[in-house]
Amino acid sequence: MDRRGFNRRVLLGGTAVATSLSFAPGAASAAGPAKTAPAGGEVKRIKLYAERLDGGRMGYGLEKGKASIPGPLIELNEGDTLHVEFENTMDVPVSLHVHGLDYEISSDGTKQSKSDVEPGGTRTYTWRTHAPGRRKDGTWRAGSAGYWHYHDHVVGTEHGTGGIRNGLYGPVIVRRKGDVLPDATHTVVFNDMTINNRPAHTGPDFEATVGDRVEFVVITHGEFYHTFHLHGHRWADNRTGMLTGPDDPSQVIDNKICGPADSFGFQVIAGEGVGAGAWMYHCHVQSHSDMGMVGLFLVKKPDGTIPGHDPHEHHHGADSGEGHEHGH
Ligand SMILES: [Cu+2]
Repeated sequence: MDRRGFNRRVLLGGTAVATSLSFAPGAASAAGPAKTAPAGGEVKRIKLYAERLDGGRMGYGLEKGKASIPGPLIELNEGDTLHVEFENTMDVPVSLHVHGLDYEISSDGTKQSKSDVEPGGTRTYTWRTHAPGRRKDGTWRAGSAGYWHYHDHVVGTEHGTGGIRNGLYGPVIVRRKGDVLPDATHTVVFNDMTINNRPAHTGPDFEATVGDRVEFVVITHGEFYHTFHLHGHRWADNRTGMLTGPDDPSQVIDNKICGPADSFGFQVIAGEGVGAGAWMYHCHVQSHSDMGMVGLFLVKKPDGTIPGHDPHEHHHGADSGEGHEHGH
């Protein structure tokens, strides 16, 4: 984890329920039962800033001067409430609009509902989450758990088309009690023809060591649909990306379509059954991969080496800046 990774870390998920404190990060999958998410019900509070970045880009950040694209990972457990004290440091109105969570119209983050924020202004957005349960009418109500995301809904147009295009978006994960916790989480946002608003053919690359439990969050924004493909690893096409047991009927896949504002996530054990390597991930729309919507999942041996991979030969270096390391 580099310094940027450290700065961007926000452990909103709370403390993991570990059966033993002796498990080192990365060792859980091999050395003992996986750590799981606790029950929610906490009231949490963060500050979030909208800022201009170089090259016309814009980002969200947890501290002034620390905005990033994508914005910080926000993790909650079902039952949690999050108050986001939001400050607009930019010279145009901006907002914060979330998918998947419970919010009143005053936290909608749109001009139409007068819940945007003027330049220099602040506003508290409140997001709530709930566990699944039976309604009084006997039907089943889904819980909030899932791989979601937030974005601006104001810059450029009343749909935030300019804000999203310039980088005002980020991931949200809501976990259910008992969900398996990863060692690290990486976010891939297909935004028009970029990944995370980076120049074509520049990743981002994500580093792991064989055996690490690595979580990916995939989000699409913009004008096109994309298909996320990861080499050498597979996941289940369900809420968590993991099979719940031998009879789980979910399809196991290694490629998934993701249209604008869709999101999904999953966990893999890095290099499981295949070993270390510089494993590609990319959009599998052929013209999109050819135009540079590609990065590397750099799975290292325990000694730090990657067979067949010369980092100096590659056209872009590893960048774990988009990563979120979980120090359970
Ligand atoms: Cu694509």
